[in-house]
Amino acid sequence: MKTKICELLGIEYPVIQGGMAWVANASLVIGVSKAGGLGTLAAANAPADYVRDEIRKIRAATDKPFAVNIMLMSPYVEDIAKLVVEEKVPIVTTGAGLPTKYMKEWVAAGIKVIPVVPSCSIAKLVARAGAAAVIAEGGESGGHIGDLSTMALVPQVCDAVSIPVIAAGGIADGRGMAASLMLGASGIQMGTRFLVAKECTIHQTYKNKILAAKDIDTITTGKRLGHPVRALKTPFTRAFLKNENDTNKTIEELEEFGAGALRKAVIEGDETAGCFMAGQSCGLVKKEQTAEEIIKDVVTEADTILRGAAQWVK
Ligand code: TUI
Repeated sequence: MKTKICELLGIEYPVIQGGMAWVANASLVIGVSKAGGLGTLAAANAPADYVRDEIRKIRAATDKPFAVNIMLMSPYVEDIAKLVVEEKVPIVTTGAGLPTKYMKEWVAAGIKVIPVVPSCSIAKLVARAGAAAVIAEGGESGGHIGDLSTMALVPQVCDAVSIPVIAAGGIADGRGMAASLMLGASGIQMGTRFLVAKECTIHQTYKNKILAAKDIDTITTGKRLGHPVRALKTPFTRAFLKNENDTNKTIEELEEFGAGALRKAVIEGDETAGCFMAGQSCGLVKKEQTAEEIIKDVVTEADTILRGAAQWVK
């Protein structure tokens, strides 16, 4: 299955792995990129030295294209913005903010910039600034999310810009991929499905919780902080919501309560204090597989569905 995203990025399948904070390290990126998708290293809140080491591990393992995701709320964002130029990273995706102030330099350095956008106006803004494509991410996603659903957002973004659109949010199998292409997207990004990849090094407790999760098992916290986050319903998210609804609690107290919770989930598998970020597609994620098996399964299923689609118009 080839789309214009494959040509643009030099990949075999139009499947991008989400740049999940604390999760998307060199191991996962190598697995996905070697399998013909686009592995994405998460710079998240990490310092530049860590990100540089991970980039070098990826390069030592494969010549395939990969991306670095820059989380624009990171305290190290300026350092990471320079690092991707120094390291000649081929593709940069961005999240959790507007990347426009960095884009001139990145584009001049030959980097293909693919921002995550939660709306048409932001899609148009980054397209004007030289984005190679956009990732239209609906609120079904895990982690930091926008307001719109994938079903509503993707076709509107496709109408708003002339660069390729990658759909994200709620996609975890070939049905989601086929539907995304029908909405006008040229590819998909998945996060939650890759959490259970064999190459994903998160704590086994995190993987088990994803495998056990049902459709209604995620919830959004952090709306009062201005950055809503979707994660599994756990003691942490329940306690966070209680604090959020308590008007006596200040924004600072809430930030303090949430600090380090993702690390506790990913590294320690802490079921009480950990924040297990996950998308609404968690109920579709049923087994651990290699990144290659995940990509092949999703693409083969989408291919079968798309080939059979003529039945609906007879
Ligand atoms: O960035 C993500 N997902 C993330 S980042 C993250 S780390 C984090 N942890 C705790 C709290 C906050 C962040 C975990 N998951 N997805 C991409 C994404 N970008 N979703 C929404 C946006 C976005 C939002 C607003 C992109 C641009 C934008 O611009 C408007 C503005 O006001 O900045």
